Amino acid sequence: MAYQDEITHMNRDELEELQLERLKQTAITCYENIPFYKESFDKVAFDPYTVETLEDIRKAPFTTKQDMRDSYPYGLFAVPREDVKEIHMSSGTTGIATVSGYTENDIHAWGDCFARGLGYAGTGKDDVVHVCYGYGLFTGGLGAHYGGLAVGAETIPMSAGNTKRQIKVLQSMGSTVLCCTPSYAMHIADTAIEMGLDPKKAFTLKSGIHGAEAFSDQFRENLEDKLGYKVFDVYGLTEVMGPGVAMECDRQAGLHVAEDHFFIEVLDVETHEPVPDGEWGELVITTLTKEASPVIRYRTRDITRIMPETCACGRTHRRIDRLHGRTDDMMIIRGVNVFPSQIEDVCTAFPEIADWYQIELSREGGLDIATLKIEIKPDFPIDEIRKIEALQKRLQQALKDELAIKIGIKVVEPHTIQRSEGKAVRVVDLRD
Ligand code: DLL
Repeated sequence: MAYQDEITHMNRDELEELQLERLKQTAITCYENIPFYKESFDKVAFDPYTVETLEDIRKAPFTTKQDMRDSYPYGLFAVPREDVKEIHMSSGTTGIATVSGYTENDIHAWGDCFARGLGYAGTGKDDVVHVCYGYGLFTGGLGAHYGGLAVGAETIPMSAGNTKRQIKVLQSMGSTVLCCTPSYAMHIADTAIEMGLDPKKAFTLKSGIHGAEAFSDQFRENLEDKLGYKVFDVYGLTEVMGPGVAMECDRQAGLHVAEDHFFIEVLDVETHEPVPDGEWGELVITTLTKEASPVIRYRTRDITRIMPETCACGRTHRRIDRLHGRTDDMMIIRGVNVFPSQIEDVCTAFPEIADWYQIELSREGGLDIATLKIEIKPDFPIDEIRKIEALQKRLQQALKDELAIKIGIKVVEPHTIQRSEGKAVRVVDLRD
């Protein structure tokens, strides 16, 4: 039995009944305890006492990141401060951070959600969970940590950074599960190789629980090849909890949403109307159990789709597809919409190219110019300019075939693209 199997296999009618009961409660709690929600519900005449079906929540207004910023720090809390036991914040690259609060129950629910995903990966009491997501205000470290504790595994709070030490501890503690961003997992693997180790032999890893950033199927395959383990995608965001909102099972075919804790909608990016299952749109999340900072219809800006079929693993919680990226990650290059992950898909399929890349956007004469910086693998025998030029041409053609735009290719010296300990910086925008 994996962790909370009985919940992840719940009969769908019962699950939806539970969702409805929790949804009604959440809407009322928000209305009664958070002035922001009282005002915003009243503005559109949404009466939380009349919610009768799950669809009724569509009458409620959205909550945006800006609403959260405007309410910084405690404006969206539904409980008195003495009931708040933990705080996390998003990094807030564009200014004020968003805050998420947790009561004791919220922390347990969070651990449960992450632990389910660890269970999907076969993790149990005999495992050693090595957590090198950052600890601190970022939700990655502690979210994975609470999950590790909930499944009863030995949990190592490494946090991110000091890669050589990570490698030593992975070896000496016999870690079996690696929790970090996919780009940091790649950096650990590459560093181990540079140290003369074969990560497949040096480590005893069975699985990696990787998320917090988009990564292509090819990147995943390259990681699995290097580390000799299986990669499971994990999705989450600070505003609604942190990692564990949705996690992948061993079918590697989409992420099961913890539907007893979250109600999801996928909406057309422009009309904000729901799209049919199977179609891509923006993920909107309503929390169903969060006590300290519940959220109604949070616009995640993440693009995904609800996978229409039931998963072959037998779990009844619906799956969302792996994320392409965020609406705000999408680059418009000469009128064509491009996600960094589409570029990653193409370049990581070239065996000569290292798994590090960066896209630089600039503007020349009013036109957008995209340049893809890549490194060649240090052990790949390309020492002639002629061969490098041929590689550049092949890559440029492959990108053109895939994306219908011309992207400049710049081969840079090994190790010049910044390695990440957390989320990788894939796009550098030098336009005004
Ligand atoms: O990244 C929480 C997290 C930590 C998730 C560890 C998974 C593992 P934030 O820093 O608030 O929280 O960033 C949330 O990251 O809206 C997505 O755009 C992106 N993201 C998270 N997970 C994935 C994923 C954490 N599996 C934002 N694939 C989200 C693609 C992801 N993007």
